[in-house]
Amino acid sequence: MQGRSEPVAAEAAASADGPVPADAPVSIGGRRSLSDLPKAHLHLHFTGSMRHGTLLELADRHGVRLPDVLKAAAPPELRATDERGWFRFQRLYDAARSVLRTPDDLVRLLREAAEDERAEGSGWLEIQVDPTSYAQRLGGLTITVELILAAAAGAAWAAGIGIGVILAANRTKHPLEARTLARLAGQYTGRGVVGFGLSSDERRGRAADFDRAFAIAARSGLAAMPHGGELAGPASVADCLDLLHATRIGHGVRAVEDPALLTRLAAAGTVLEVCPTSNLALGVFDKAEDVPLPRLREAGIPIALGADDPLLFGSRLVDQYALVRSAFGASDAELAELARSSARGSQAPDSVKAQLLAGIDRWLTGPGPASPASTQG
Ligand code: ES4
Ligand code: ZN
Repeated sequence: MQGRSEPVAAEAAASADGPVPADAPVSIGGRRSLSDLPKAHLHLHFTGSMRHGTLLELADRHGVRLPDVLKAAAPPELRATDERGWFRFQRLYDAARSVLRTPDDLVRLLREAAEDERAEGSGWLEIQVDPTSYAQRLGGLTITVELILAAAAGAAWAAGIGIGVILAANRTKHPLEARTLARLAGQYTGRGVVGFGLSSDERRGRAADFDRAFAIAARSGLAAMPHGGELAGPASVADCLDLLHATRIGHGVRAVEDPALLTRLAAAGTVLEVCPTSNLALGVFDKAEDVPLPRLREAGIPIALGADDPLLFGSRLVDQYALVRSAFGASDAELAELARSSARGSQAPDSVKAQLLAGIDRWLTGPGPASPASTQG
């Protein structure tokens, strides 16, 4: 089993387990450092971004008893296509979330998330959170959102990256709750909140029930970026487009089952936030080679790779790029194109996008990996 991938050693950790070590010479494509590739990270959940060491420390501090599998150094075995598997994932996620109790905990989580992103080459991060789960302990929804936004701004400044917050409703809760959140989110458009999301079990909460929440968010100028086409099939992706007017979709990988939908996504330029390790951990696909990334790319759909929940899935953003390199033999030019899609698909200010795109070009046109001759002197 793969060990948890600690931030700075992310690439090395990926290479220790992947079929083709990320730093080994490969016959197809190059092997520039993937941590040096400038990227935007568009699919990362708040609790799911927590460092494992922080989880243990906060559990200890607050007297929270964690399930044994969360205490272990290795990430848990999941597999969630059946309801029991998802329930297991959800239970562990909720247990991890329960260690985040004070304003300082949120500040720490965001500071570390920003540092970890910086270390693996992300210049821009969009972090996704359902603040209702913390609101009770922190004194209400508005104060919780304000806390998160202030902490995100501080963390971004300290790490030297940009951070946008996506407020995401939980699709297994009442749609009225989503509307309340959408109204609140809209008050922070342009002040830290960059989008409105919808997370949790697609097989339970139907997109149709959340159309009014998304309409409220849209009226306030927020982009729609719901999860879809992960645990449910292509109809769920179509619902995200038709009913929620999504410009980006979390996962969306099962769109591959419907060729007409692929054409539609490509024509609309809808970005799919593809999270390969998450798909493997949750049993959406059996092996890395089954993640339909090449088919989605060939259809002309912009892809932004994401890590989803590194805490539970054991790997971070740079590991997703390493996986695409090892599973599909992606060249450095192809990996650069994925990074470009992440920048273009982000809600980053134009100046940040331009900076990322220029950095990606430099990465690709630069000297490239050292040849054996030059490393030997
Ligand atoms: C999800 Cl929180 C989370 N993690 C992974 N996959 C998801 N799908 C919906 N919510
Ligand atoms: Zn997700």
